[in-house]
Amino acid sequence: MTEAIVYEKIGDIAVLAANNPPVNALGLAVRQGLVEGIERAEKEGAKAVLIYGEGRTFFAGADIREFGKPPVGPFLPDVCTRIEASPLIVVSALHGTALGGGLEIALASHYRIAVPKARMGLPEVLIGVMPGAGGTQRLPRLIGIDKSLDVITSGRQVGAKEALELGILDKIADGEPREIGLAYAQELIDANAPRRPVSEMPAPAPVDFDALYDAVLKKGRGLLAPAVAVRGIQACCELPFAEGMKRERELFGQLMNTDQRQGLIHAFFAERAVGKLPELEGVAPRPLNAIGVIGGGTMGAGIATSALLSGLKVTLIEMSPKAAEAAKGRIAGNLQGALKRGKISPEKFEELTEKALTLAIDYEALKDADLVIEAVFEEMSVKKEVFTKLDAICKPGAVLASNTSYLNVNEIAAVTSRPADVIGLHFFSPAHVMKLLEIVVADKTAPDVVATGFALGGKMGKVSVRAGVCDGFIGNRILSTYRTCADYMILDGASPYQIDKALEDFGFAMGPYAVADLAGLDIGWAVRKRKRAEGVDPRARDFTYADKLCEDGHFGQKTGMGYYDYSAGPKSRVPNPEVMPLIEADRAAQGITARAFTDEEIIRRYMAAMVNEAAKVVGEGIAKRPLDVDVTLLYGYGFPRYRGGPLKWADMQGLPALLDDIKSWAEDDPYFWAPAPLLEQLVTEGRNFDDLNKD
Ligand code: 3H9
Repeated sequence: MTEAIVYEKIGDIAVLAANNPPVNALGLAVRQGLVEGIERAEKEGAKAVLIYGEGRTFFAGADIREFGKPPVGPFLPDVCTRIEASPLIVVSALHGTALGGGLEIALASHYRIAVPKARMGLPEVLIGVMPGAGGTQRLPRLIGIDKSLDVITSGRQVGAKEALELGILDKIADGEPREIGLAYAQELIDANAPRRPVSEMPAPAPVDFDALYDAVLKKGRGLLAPAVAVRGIQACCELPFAEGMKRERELFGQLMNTDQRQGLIHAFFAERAVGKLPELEGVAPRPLNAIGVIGGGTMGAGIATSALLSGLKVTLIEMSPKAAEAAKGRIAGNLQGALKRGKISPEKFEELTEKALTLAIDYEALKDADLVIEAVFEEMSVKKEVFTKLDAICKPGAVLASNTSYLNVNEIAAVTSRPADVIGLHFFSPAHVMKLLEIVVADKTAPDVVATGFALGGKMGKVSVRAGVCDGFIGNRILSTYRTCADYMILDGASPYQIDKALEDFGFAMGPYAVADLAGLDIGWAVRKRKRAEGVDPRARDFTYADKLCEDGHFGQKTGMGYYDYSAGPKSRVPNPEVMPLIEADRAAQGITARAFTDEEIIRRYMAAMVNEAAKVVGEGIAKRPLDVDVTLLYGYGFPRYRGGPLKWADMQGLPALLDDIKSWAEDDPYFWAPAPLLEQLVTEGRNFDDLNKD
């Protein structure tokens, strides 16, 4: 008997307690332990078997770390079959999160009970696979096609109450899983309850699965797994159980071999690894109860909203009582959204807006704040003025943070007498919705200030990524480069509309020009003006159409016109007829003859520009690891999750071919396409980006 499953016999009940922290993943030792436990229970004359998990959860699924390695038996589907085939009554008692293979173990049991707070689901599609241990064969037999289609293709977690209503659970009871499970098993023994294998229940009648497959594929915007899972449900309805299990296994195997599965699992582990940094080991964050926010525009109000929702007291500084009132309105509006979605109660809304939030126009109000974030106008002189004032007023040890998205945090820190307390906290707009937080560590930032940044991100439910100081940090620096690549393709003959379409087909939530319209074209215009003032390298190609568009007053969605015409609403996206003539004028002025681009070339160039800049960002230490870049692009820039992030994508494409492309384009434009030294080094050494994640 392995220790991952602890066996015990209590009266007529054999108890199999899973003990594989942290989440009781169904690794080899657990699978072996379950089979051995069932066999021993049968040998020892038990009448029932109880399966439950020690620690925080019932099984949270197959052990994802085993994916991609040669599988070793007993395999999970066989474990489930063995459990269900037992002549004893098998009961699963659920708590925590019974997910994937975990729920499949429960479905193979004859009865299911859970604590009220338990959650369950089949989230396999979210990591690029599908239920592979009978989930698509048993769930439809238990709850029908429509409901299982929803649960399986969304991958969502279902609370115990809903699970009882759906028919996944037989019972909910308060208490420890072991106690409620033992009581239920005894009750079943006393009632002489029969075994109740789900596989012997009739399957639902088939429906038009081709139509369902198409609909699910379309909804997934390129994501394969949910659509393939539909074929599993189809097999449940059209084949005998054992045949259905075989078909499910085949489909599972097909998905296991896809790049999408690799990309999604990379994303899963990468988002958990971003906060694990050697420099933070053993470093305690500073106290964090009350924060200050300077500036109550869209960004400041979003940050304040997020802080309030995470339980912090917030003092927001504005320039005038009128501006403060407007900021309060914005925050209340954001919180109304949370109220409508049922995230907070009306009482909580009242408490957050009236008690936890203070508005002020005098910086004195910040003297007790543990951390202050400025979200004022993006200009160095303005930032310096703010930090000089903060330095004079804030208490010793207070963290002074800038929400700058491009500016040099070292220069900002230098105006204070305490640069060790200064850090960049780059939120993304709208800050109460977007999950990404770039934590920008300046030369003199103290480790416990970095830890405090991560602690703030954690409280707010953000995915926080450490970045170093450079123009644009990780995300905006890479964005500038791939946007420039797109702009050059436009000069050479592509249109913004073809580029947007190609990239949306690739899987981006929005193409770069639709994104620019949403963010406001004035932002990019201001950056271009600043860079020109600082001095642009004469080798860089230049263009004017984007500036002309702004000079004509077209700032995107907020003015109703940008690359697209939004007069029929924000989603209408009709090309603005003024754009192409501006582009053509630019081409004519530069003597460029437009050429045709295929969608494939657009993607190849755009992605190569992104990867090349990302490799520079990693090579220079701005991002500590390739996975930090991947998570930044996934959470802040709409990068398709199923492609894992730009550097995981690059690994899967093969770095040598990518470098060859870059070198061939560098023949025409050596300045823009200068290969990243790190990319060249990896190709020479026959390594890839993921190898650096493991170093
Ligand atoms: C499946 O079941 C396939 C079957 O149908 C068929 C097979 C044939 N494996 O997220 P946390 C680690 S597919 C290995 O920070 P939380 C995680 O990396 C699977 N490791 O905690 C982390 O490690 P570390 C279907 C796993 O409380 C630690 O556990 N199941 C697994 O915020 C704590 O995790 C899923 O997709 C795993 N399955 O959230 C469930 N799960 O401490 C995926 C977690 O070293 N997991 N770890 O960083 C989750 O959704 C969340 O982790 C969970 C806990 C909700 C369970």
